[in-house]
Amino acid sequence: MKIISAKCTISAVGPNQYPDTVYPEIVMVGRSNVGKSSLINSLCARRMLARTSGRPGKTQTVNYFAINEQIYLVDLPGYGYAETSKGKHRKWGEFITNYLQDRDRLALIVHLIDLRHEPMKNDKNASKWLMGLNIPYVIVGTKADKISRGKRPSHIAAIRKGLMLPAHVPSLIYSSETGEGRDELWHHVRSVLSGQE
Ligand SMILES: Nc1nc2c(ncn2[C@@H]2O[C@H](COP(=O)(O)OP(=O)(O)O)[C@@H](O)[C@H]2O)c(=O)[nH]1
Ligand SMILES: [Mg+2]
Repeated sequence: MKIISAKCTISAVGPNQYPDTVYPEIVMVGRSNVGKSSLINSLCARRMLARTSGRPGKTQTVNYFAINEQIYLVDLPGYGYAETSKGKHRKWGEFITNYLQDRDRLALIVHLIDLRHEPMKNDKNASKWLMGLNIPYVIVGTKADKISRGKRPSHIAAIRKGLMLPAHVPSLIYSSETGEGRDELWHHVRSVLSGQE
């Protein structure tokens, strides 16, 4: 996909700030620190469009990145940040689940899982719940540069098995460091948007 323009349109802290502009939304979901913001930057081939952080739990808003004035890439708050207080954690959970349940223009849910590790309990719970939404859903194994090429297939297989993914759910790998997987993910986004999947 040729990026003509990419800009952070809005950082919303609540529903009254969600944009009215009806672009199909590609939403990034995953644990804090899994690489959601980096993925958005990499997809846009821009540095520091979405703020990334070495410290987990930073993104507490819904951030919209308008691509070519056609679609939104949406950076959602991460789940499962261990240092988050229980109360706050619950609130974030509700915030995310309400968003994914109620938003009427979700075109694709991109669920990010660190390719290095087997899915954790909250990844499994999230995956099960997300699949139940009946919105196109894709798994992206992140930080692929940290796994040697030869070992990647077994890591993605372990993720698929851990999440009990049905065969029709696609999975891709990605490295925001090297840009590997970028073309494949854009290709997938395009095919979903054009109704081919
Ligand atoms: N090696 C490597 N590091 C990554 C990659 N993606 C993200 N990171 C690092 O992981 C940390 C968390 O990334 P971030 O995008 O902020 O995660 P988020 O909390 O899910 O938005 C940062 O230190 C990133 O530099 C990747 O593909 N490869
Ligand atoms: Mg982030």
